Amino acid sequence: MQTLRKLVIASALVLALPAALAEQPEIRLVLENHRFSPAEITVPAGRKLKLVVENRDATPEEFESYALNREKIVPARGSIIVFVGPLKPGRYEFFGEFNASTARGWLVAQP
Ligand SMILES: [Cu+2]
Repeated sequence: MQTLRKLVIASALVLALPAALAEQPEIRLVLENHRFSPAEITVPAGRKLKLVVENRDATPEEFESYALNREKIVPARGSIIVFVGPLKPGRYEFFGEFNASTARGWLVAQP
């Protein structure tokens, strides 16, 4: 009986996992000509977010944010995934460290 109960709980967790992942809003950012597009994007506060950063440039970039405490290389013509949040309402700046004069943007978390 105990084993059966554990099995039922384990099955429920396995079934719940893909649904939980699918619930994470996916935010897409494109780097082109060393600029982020969109440069400002509204996201839901209070939720874990999946950022997909696509670099269409021929040189690598580094997605960096002090506000989000993230730093990750984006290969030339490649993509990365960065998980952030749950965020409090506010503006969170990010930038491309290799082209910081042009590659800047903000996540705007709203309740
Ligand atoms: Cu850096």
